[in-house]
Amino acid sequence: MAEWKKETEEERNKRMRWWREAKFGMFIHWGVYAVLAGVYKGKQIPGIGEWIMHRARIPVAEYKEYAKKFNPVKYDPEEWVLLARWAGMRYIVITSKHHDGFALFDSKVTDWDVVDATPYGRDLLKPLVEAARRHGMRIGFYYSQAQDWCHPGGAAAGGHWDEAQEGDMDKYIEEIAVPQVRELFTNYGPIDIIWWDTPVDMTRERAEKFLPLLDLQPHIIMNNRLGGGIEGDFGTPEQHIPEEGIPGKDWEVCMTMNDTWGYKSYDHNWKSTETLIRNLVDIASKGGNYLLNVGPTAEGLIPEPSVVRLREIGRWMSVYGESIYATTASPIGRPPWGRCTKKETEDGVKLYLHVFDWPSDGRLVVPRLRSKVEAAYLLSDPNKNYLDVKQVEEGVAVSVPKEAPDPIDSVVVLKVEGELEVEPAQEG
Ligand code: JFZ
Repeated sequence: MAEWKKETEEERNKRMRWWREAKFGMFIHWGVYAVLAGVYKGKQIPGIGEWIMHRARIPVAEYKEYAKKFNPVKYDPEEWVLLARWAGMRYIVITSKHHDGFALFDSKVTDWDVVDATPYGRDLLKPLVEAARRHGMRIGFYYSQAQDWCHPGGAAAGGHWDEAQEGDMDKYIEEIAVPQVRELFTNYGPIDIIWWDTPVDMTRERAEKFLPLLDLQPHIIMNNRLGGGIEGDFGTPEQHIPEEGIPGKDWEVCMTMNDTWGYKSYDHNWKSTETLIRNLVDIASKGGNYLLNVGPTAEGLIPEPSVVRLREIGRWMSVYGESIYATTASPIGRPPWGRCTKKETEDGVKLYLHVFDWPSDGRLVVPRLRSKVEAAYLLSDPNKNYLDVKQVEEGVAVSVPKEAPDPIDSVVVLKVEGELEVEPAQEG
């Protein structure tokens, strides 16, 4: 049971259901830092792009000037949602306000927002939420509740660098953070996720100021970064996939496609489509979700290398999505040739064998499996032609074609007869 919410286990399972089935989401880091794009006064600033104000110690007044160049005239939320959907993503989480304090929405409690501080002058979240709803995409807001480098009293990791940042943190929480979260929870209809971040100086007392707001969104799911020891609904391993997953917990790996969350013009260190697909599979095989980031430009464009990769992921998902959505962790650990996901349906248990290293001899051995196999077929085969299966010493051997159907990850489906029976993993 989530301790911040009074509900039964059954109610919690119901609330978490769509999220557990979704498996794959899009993270969007977007704000004034995209104007700088990793460069300040002609110098490339090392580190993640959305931290440039902090890294380069840019004074508040000076940083705010960059908002005048934040004019995302090419922003097409419909296109973003359709891209995410094509990629097989089932939810989007966007930075409503990052550590620089800049709100992507029309906030009445500050002028440091897209409506008052930029030539664009329009709320960026509203049309994205609307497009998401139109296309059955779940939508969540990232909100930096503690760190705020532009509002007085907002925290800054390692301390402030400009007098204008000085102030009372409790006052900041009461007058900026809490009212803004209330705006987010009131003005955009049902919101599916709240994604808190970096609870710098968040005491229990401060964190609790946000809890009553959650009643405004009774179905909302929240991460574990509010602070004050409040666990939330899911863990958030960042930029790495836990070896064994996080058994017994809900969790979501957030990850960049290159080396930055917020746009940097010169970061070309893109992960390959193969890596991204195998990450998604690896995470699903351990029972987690994958929140994959894009960092749009100040013009409002998702960088082309991200678009290309999302389209390629989508091509794979259009064939293999069934082996990802609504699956749970592998019951046979990590087989030597790849990964395994599992799905329980009305007509029994299915195992999805994700084969990264296709057997050149056409013999795929599934370790530890003791159940009888009712049917085996390639997920990419529209006819579901049965493959030969034999019980063998190590487990089950499936006869597969010599050629891998997919160079990145081919999936063999096993329909298990009756109960799933698996030998315990060997120690050591
Ligand atoms: C935070 C942000 O500071 C960063 O800009 C980005 O938004 C990212 C998604 O989240 O960075 C963190 C937060 C938590 C950890 C590491 C970096 N962590 O728990 O290891």
